[in-house]
Amino acid sequence: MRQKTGMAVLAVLMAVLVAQALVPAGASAEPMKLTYANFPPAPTFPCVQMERWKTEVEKRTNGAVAVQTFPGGTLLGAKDMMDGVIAGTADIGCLCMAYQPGRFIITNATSLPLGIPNALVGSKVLWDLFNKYKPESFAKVKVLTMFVSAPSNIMSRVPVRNAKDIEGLALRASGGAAVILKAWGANAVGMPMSATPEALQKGTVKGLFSSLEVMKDFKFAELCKYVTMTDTVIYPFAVVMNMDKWKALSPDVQKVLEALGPEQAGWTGEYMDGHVQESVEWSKKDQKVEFIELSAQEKAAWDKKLQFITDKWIEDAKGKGIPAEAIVEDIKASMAKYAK
Ligand code: 3IO
Repeated sequence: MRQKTGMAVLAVLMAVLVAQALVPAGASAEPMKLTYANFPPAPTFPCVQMERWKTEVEKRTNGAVAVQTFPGGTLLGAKDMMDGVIAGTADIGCLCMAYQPGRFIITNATSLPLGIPNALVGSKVLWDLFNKYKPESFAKVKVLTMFVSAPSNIMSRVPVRNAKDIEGLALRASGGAAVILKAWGANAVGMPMSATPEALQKGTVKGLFSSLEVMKDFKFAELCKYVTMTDTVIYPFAVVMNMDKWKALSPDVQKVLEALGPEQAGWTGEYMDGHVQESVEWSKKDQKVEFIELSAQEKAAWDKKLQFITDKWIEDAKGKGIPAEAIVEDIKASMAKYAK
């Protein structure tokens, strides 16, 4: 009898041990909770990629990580993203590098007028550039992924058909895109995308210069009935994580997040390119937006006005000790590689 009880206890003990061994690593403990801040509204592409990342991370870590997302600047605003993540206000943040052009000099070289053809190629180019140079500007955070918007076009309340139409026109853009608008003679007004709906509504600006999915996602097509096709320049983005939070993750979880980095860049690029197409169709059919193509002669003249920009950037960056020529060559080479 006594021996039977002893056997039973042993059997229960064994069963508990076996059950514990079968539970996937991490799932036995409470999930590690991570907050993720983003600046634009939930339906826009930086937030769509954020939700996709959350879903994949929670799935691939078997629930060891739980991500709480904060779209629309509810946790950190557009320009506070980097410092807010460094300070730990949010564990993770999505930032547009164009909003602080002097801070992210190397990665912002992707927004020189070098002809990145779409968001997929651009996102891969940016990811490679970051990994090759590991810029000092990101030393205090763990970079989880990077991606870019699709090439920018002019969306406006008045038609822009030639160089005269754009002269002095108040158009919203940031960073490298603003430099390009100025070179064309526009009055480039700098502000994050999240501030643009109000500026357009109030008439502070007559349009904007960005990727065309915003026509649908922000309903800009209701106000901007003209698009001038330039397909010129992308906006680079980074998703960064607080370094202490990163170090507190298990090696298994870190491995999952690192594997997701380049994959997320590609996913976002592809999503962006596809969504631009949808937005263009919707703008034409539902919103009767006129899409303006510059004549070949006009286009050549516009392109010519941008020629000084890369040379000047190289000059300035070299002055700061940055290997600027090599960076531009790297971007061109990796563009050629991925455009195939
Ligand atoms: C962008 C930023 C936030 C939401 C949607 C967006 N589509 C393109 C951008 C690029 C950008 O940051 C900008 O300011 O044009």
